[in-house]
Amino acid sequence: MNALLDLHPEVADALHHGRPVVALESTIISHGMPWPQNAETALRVEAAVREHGAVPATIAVIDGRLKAGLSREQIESLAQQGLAVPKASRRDLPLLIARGATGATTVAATMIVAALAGIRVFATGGIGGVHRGAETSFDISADLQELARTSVAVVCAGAKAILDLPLTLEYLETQGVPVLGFGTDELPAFYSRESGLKLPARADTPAELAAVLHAKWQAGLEGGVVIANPIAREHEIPQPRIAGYIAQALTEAQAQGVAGAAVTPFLLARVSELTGGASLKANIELVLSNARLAAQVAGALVALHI
Ligand code: PSU
Ligand code: MN
Repeated sequence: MNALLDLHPEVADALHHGRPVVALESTIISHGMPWPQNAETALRVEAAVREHGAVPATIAVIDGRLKAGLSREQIESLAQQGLAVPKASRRDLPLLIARGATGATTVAATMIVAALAGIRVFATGGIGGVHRGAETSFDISADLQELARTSVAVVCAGAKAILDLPLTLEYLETQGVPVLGFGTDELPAFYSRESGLKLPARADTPAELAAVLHAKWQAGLEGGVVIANPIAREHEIPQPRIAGYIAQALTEAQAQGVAGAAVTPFLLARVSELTGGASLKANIELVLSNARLAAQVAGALVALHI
């Protein structure tokens, strides 16, 4: 095992006995939702994973250690500190480790720690992607590059329409990352079930999804897979209702010169304010749904290895 890694005893036990484990990220806790809904959601997501037969491993960097599995106190502390905890992607890990610092892991950094721990399935809300205007800003999330190289499946509700979704799909195609629609032929757009963008592949059961993961890694094709799970119809915010708020948030970000790692948290928080909390409620529901599906996929994947 990697000397920088600390496995929570329950996670270590599950991995040792070949039982299903689901990784969860911590940027969504510190930067993706406000206190106290962030703490409450993180704990509900862990419970949802358990209810569906897997062990949750929330991932973060704490005092320079890579943690797979956090205590309730650690989750609450990250949630309460919010934006004071630095957002940690691949490029940030060396500094945090060297300085013994704490960081909230993005999808990219969570995939890295999950892979080190031997965890193959990860649930989150939405992945980062190619930002609108990337042809001049070069703002493309490190999540996409990580999906190209690190062998972890990410269950998400697609990507938010704050991004350029067609370019995000093009980038994933170039990088050889399968994007599987769960019960859908379209890329879900986070708050909305539909984006109008057709996906190359769909699967309708957790077992079908697990079979594709197993086949990919067995064939020596390293890298991740995106499992795109649309938000339930009763919780979605249809595209026309959210589009104006997204446009406004993007205009404000540009006017205020928001750049780099600050862009995604700024847009998420602004859209949430503009929708008067409706988007937060949708966000919570879709993360819970992704956690349930990820637990089932992790279970099906474990069954294939026997
Ligand atoms: N998308 C969401 N909610 C989030 C994020 C993305 O709907 O909280 C977070 C994830 O942690 C993701 C990160 O990895 O933002 C991407 O940031 P950037 O665009 O700076 O790579
Ligand atoms: Mn970025």
